[in-house]
Formats: sequence, structure tokens, C-alpha cells
Amino acid sequence: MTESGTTVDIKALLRAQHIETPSWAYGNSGTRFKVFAQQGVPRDPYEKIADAAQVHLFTGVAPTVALHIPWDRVDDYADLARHAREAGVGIGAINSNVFQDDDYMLGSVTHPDARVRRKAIGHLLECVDIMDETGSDTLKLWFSDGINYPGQDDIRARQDRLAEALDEVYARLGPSQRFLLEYKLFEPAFYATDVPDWGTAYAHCLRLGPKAQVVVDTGHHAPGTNIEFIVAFLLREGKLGGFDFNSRFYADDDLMVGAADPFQLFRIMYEVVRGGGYSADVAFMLDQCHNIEPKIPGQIRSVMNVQEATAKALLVDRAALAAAQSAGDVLGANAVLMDAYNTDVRPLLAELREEMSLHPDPMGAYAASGYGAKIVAERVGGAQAGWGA
Ligand code: PSV
Ligand code: MN
Ligand code: MN
Repeated sequence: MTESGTTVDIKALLRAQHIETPSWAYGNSGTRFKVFAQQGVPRDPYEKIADAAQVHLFTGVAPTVALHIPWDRVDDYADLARHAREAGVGIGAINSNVFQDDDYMLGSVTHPDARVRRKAIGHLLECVDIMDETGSDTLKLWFSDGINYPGQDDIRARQDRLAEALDEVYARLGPSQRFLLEYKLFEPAFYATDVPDWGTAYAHCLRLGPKAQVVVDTGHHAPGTNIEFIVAFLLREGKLGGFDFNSRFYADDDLMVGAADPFQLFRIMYEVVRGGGYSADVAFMLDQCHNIEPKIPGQIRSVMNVQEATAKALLVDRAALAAAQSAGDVLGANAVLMDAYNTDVRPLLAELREEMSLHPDPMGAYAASGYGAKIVAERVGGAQAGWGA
């Protein structure tokens, strides 16, 4: 950041950043032990979008909101998209849900019963219809499918069924549509999950073609996994479709991104920048639940955390790093990276916001806006998001 030219470039990149917030972050959520209801939460998808628009209003970099179907089911999706546009945001990824129906106890697209598989595929195709109606270009596929006991079902046959389902959905995609296949180590299946890791997701996507890519949910790995390696690898292969950002300490905690390990987030963002993934092709999405913290401020803080990690990643002196690396200067190379990580980028981001005609302090500006008090007064009986809905 010594030369002003570099600073200007970084600001231009940060200004163009696009971080998508999830509709389900705005409703009540909890664990399997308890959902703590908050006042003023949205009662329907229209109000979730209104809240997402607030996050964009105060940060300037959250212009889309992801939907989750059927949690966000409405009669008229074109109308919902129009409502979003009027509120100043767009509809982002359509997240499918083949995990909350009694029929799916033994799986959805990998279920041993063809009737259940057909029902699940029908839902995925319906999600593509919703993409057509809302103008969304991204379908997100996460399957809770798996088995709890050795011998419960045939692991290999389940892969065959998964491949058949993916073939059918892939064939239904329009020319400018894609799907992102999400992997998750475990839960709700505890013995063998059908898409447990990036390698499985990658192999299916590779077989299908360019409209199938992998999405990396940062909360879906075993402890100690080097996520930035996965990012670097997938980017090199043109198969990184995006992120579901969140933080984890133990399992799929869905805490605020950058809260548990801001250094890991920086390392991930550095590989994104390094690998040319800082483009419209790699979606930066949040997949979080705010169980004990207020929802809209939780999203604003999360967006800011991603921005800070991105700014630090963009600050890495790539030329100095390359020189140290090729000279075998281990400590020097590491120092280049750490210099960027240890830079306080908050003044830069405050300056950028002022240039974007935003308040330099989004958290404070939202708190002072009165929107929180307004929705508490106006909304009674807010909806539960996601789990248990
Ligand atoms: C599954 O744990 C997951 O990460 C998938 O993205 C789901 O769609 C989402 O969480 C629901 O919150
Ligand atoms: Mn996810
Ligand atoms: Mn998850």
C-alpha cells in the first residue's frame, strides 16, 4: 500500500466485491435443543428480503440474497424478485432442500426407493424453474444423504443414484445457469455421507461439465483441514464455484464468518486472489444462523469480516512474495504474508465507504437508523428460519 496506485486498485476491487447474504439468517434459528425467538424477525420471504436490503444499504457490498426452497416458497417468484429489486437487491443462489421431509429419512437422491428419488429430483427441477422465474443463475445442491450404520445400504450404488440425479438436473440447466455441489463431512448421516468431501464433489462435477462446480462451505471440514489448499486446487481446475462462509469451532457451527479464525479466512481469501478467483465466477455467500445475536447486525458484521480479510489478501505484496519464494527465503516469504495480515485495514475500508457515500461505521449507522425498533414494533409472530421450520 506504499504506492497510491496500488491503494486505488485495491479500493476498486473492494468496491466491486459482492457478498451474498442468506434469507435464512434473518429468521429465528437455534440448535436441536432450543430456538430462542427474537422480536421483529421476518414473517415471510418478503420481509427477509427487506432485511437483507438493509445489510446492503449499510455495507454497499451485499447486493443479493440467497433463497432456500421451500423455506422461502411463495406463489409468485417473479413478484418476489420484483420486490427485491425495489428494495435495492437481487435474488442470488437458489438453495434446494431435500432434507426436511419424512420421505428423506434414508436419503433423497440416493434413497434406495425410486419413488423417493423421483420426488427429490422433482424438487431440484422445481428449483431450476424458480431460477428461471427470479433470474437467478445459481442452484446450490446440498444432500444430507448418507447412512448411519455399516451395511445399511450399498455405498457404491448410492453413488450411482447420485450421478443419475445430477445428470438429470444438469441437463435441465439453461445456458447461463450452473449448479454448485456442496460437500459436508458428516451430519445428519454419521457413518458415511454420500458427498462428504471436495474430492467426491469435484469428481461428479468434472464428469458433468462446466456448468457444475464445487461450493466450499467453510464449516464442513474435519478439524485442521487446510481449506486454502482445497481453494487453490479447485481454482486451478476451474471448479471453484463459490463459498458458503461461516465459522466453526467444533462441527457445522454456522457462526459468523471470520469470528473463529480470521487468519484462516485471510489465507482462504489470499488463495482466491492468487488464483484469479476474485471475479464474478466465484460466489462469496454467507451460510450462517444467528442463534443468540441479533440477525441484521450479525450479517453486517459478517460482511465486514469478509471485507477485512479480502482487503488484507489484496494487500499482499505479490512481487516481494514471489521473489522470496524463488530465493528459498522461508522466513522472508512468510513475513510478506504476515505483514499484509497484520495491517489494520479498517481505516482503508472506512475511507472506501465514505467514497461510496456510505457511513464509515455500518454497525453504528444501522443501530442509529431505527430500523431495528421499527421491525420490532411492526412485526409480530416472526418466522423460524431453517431447522425445524
Ligand atoms: C448444510 O449444513 C448447509 O450448509 C447447506 O448449505 C444447507 O442448505 C444449509 O446448511 C442450510 O442452513
Ligand atoms: Mn452450506
Ligand atoms: Mn452447513
